[in-house]
Amino acid sequence: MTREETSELREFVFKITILGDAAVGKTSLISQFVEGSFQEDYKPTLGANIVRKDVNLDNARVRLIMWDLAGQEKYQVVRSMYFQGCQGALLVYDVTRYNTLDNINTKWLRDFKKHVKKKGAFILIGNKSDLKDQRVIPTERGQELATKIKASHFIETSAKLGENIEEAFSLLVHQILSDHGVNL
Ligand code: G3D
Ligand code: MG
Repeated sequence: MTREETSELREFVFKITILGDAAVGKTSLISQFVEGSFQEDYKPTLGANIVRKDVNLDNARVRLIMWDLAGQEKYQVVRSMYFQGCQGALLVYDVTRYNTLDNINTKWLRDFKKHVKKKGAFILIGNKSDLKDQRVIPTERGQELATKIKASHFIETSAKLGENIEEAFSLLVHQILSDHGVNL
């Protein structure tokens, strides 16, 4: 058999959520990530933007369905919908505001764990790394929290400059694949 015949393309669909306080940069991160292939579907009743992007790996294609909060108020009411069928989460704080870090463990991760019964992958992101003068949370504090909450990875990003965006999403995708026992 030739290589072409043995290596068929595998396809996956993953739903992920992006969680964190208002204005930490959730929507900006997604916009940067999807860039050219922007596919957005606003669901007013859910208070959510649902954005799709296909990620091409060596011999697999992963369709990512990303749920992004549009306004935090509705979230309390519809959060079980957010997490239904969800395989992973990006937990985002803002390196210029301490309370956004505190809320990761006390609010966002707690909700994720409560609603996602099956093993769900999550990574921790410290966003706005470009705001060097306003930064109050050192990298080590983020790393510490990631270890404490057993996040599979920690990464700092700048949605403004487009730094580490691909890397962040890629870390989550690979973690989900590995959690599902997929070896690519
Ligand atoms: P949210 O979806 O989490 O609520 P947004 O956050 O993506 O709407 O971003 C909130 C504000 O932070 C926006 O500014 C956005 O431009 C800014 N922002 C997001 N990411 C970064 C970043 O990495 N660096 C910097 N410097 N700013 C960022 P405005 O002024 O439009 O409200
Ligand atoms: Mg937003």
